[in-house]
Amino acid sequence: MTNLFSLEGKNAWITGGSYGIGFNIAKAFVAAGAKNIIFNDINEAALQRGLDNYAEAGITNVHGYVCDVTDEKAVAALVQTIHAEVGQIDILVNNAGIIKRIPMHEMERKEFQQVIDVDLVAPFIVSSAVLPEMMERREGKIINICSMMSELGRETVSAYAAAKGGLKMLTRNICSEYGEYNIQCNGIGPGYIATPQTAPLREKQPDGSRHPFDSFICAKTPAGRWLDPSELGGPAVFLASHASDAVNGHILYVDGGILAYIGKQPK
Ligand code: NAP
Ligand code: GCO
Repeated sequence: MTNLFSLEGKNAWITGGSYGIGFNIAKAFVAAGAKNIIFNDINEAALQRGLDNYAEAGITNVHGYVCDVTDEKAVAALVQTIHAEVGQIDILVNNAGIIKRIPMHEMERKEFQQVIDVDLVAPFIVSSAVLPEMMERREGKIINICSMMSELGRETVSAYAAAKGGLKMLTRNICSEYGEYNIQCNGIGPGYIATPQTAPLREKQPDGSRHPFDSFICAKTPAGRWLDPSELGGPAVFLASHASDAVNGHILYVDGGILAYIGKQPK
């Protein structure tokens, strides 16, 4: 029986995959047999940091490029470069993302727009650039990295929640529009993951005590802990592989049970 979860021979592009969730998804793809990993970052210094991370992990089948995912011309040019230097794009993971934690009434329009541009418009731009080849081949996998904020709101993350809620529906619409080409587009909704993006929420207080948000999230997660980015690798391999060919338009929440749990009663 062929290994339904194998990524043998597949090329995967993980946007913003220098570190954090994207980097860990890349590692899982390599472990599943991926032929090439492609990633991009916004400048040479960040790209080099990513290349160093892959080298330290012993991953050599990796191709890194400078590209701002919000720049449609740069994305179109990168797709051509990838075709010339690496080959076809079998799997796309729209991972690149930012967050700005600002009370909505204090947020400037340009700050709101910046988050929307990276977290929602960019997945549209990159997916639109990759879909034609997937349509031609009548095969492709697109995975959009959504969020708890695709379902829930909280203070100070209005732009991020709007973007990630939109990304959930963009995922469903790509499924609807391109499923007939044997293209599966699904989302992963990570819970609270220990990466640089959430580091401010875990910082020790001046008196050495835990950040209140750290305690809050542990009370909202049945396992009572932050998740590790490596824990997203298995779900990503599933959605990138033939094991999920009949799964489309689904948001797979990898949240340790947060969405199912009212929260631990304070002692
Ligand atoms: P992260 O540590 O902040 O990494 C984000 C990556 O995206 C970085 O490599 C960043 O590059 C890159 N990036 C940002 N803007 C870009 C742009 N315009 N063009 C190209 N690359 C860009 O984030 P993370 O925690 O790994 O999160 C990755 C994804 O998961 C994001 O979409 C995030 O919203 C989502 N997510 C995270 C969590 C969590 O708890 N951490 C939970 C749910 C969802 P630079 O470093 O050069 O800026
Ligand atoms: C926040 C966090 C979250 C996580 C993630 C949760 O400020 O609440 O950054 O947004 O990044 O999206 O799924």
